[in-house]
Amino acid sequence: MMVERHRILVVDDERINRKLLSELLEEHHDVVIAKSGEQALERVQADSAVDLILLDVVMPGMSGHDVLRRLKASDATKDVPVIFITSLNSVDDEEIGLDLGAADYITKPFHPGIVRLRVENHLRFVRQRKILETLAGRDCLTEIDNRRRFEEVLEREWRRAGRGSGPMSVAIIDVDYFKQYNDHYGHARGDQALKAVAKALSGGPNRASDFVARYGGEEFVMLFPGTPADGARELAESVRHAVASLAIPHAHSAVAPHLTVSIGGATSDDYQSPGHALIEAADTMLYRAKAEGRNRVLW
Ligand code: GH3
Ligand code: MG
Ligand code: MG
Ligand code: MG
Repeated sequence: MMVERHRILVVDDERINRKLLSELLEEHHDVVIAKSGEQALERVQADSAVDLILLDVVMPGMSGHDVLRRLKASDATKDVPVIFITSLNSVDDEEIGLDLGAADYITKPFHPGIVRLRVENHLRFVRQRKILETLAGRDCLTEIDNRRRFEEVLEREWRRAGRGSGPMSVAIIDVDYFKQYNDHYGHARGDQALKAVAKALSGGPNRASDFVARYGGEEFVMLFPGTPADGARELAESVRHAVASLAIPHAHSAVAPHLTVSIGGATSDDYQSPGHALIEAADTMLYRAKAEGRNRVLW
């Protein structure tokens, strides 16, 4: 059976425990070692790919309890499952550990087979959570990111950006006369057209740092972090050309014989204001692009 490899952080101040646990797990997983609570926190902060932590409680310096409290206090690490593996074997100790948010509690001396099985159980939850996270952020028709993921990315980028990172730009892309397209060619062909547009937007002229999502219906959104208006506007123009180049026939468009898009954009470096104000500004420009005749970019 193919087992997906995961990254497991083993934290214990005693060498023999680190050795036993690594040997137990490294056949199927990548094991990372920390000799203290402090080192454990450094490791997870440096390595966002850690899937599960086996954590000793009694250690000189920072205790396992302290480590878990710190992990739970940070958005980046609060969901990483932690299994305490400890010589503190009273039910009260176990209750304290679970109450802190540990996923599981194993007492020393541990039984290797039990450790392995409990680890695999929790890794199954890790895989399920990853699948759910992916699905929750994906649009099922076009298979690009959806509005929910966009809102997350916008908020994150907006929070990260600040003095010196330059302005951020956003573009809203709306298919022209798409109701007429559906009415004439049918909803199924409409779906195909939306897929093609999504592909042109996400695989086209944009750079790695840019982000594309389906915003809803026949509307898409692109985020250009650290990009001033001129550059973003140029990118939006190439997006508009990329869609026109698909040459999807549209006999009932008043603007061209093929499918076109209108794009409204906005740029800001006022990171004190809310991120969605930028979206509203872009939406206003989109409205104007429609009013001025469609098949154009307005910033
Ligand atoms: P405008 O040029 O002003 O943007 O006109 P429009 O017809 O594109 O705009 P309107 O908002 O009137 O119509 C949008 C259409 O997009 C109507 C709706 O049925 C269609 N649509 C939205 N989502 C989907 C979808 O998932 N599949 C298909 N086939 N059509 C969709
Ligand atoms: Mg110890
Ligand atoms: Mg629309
Ligand atoms: Mg439209």
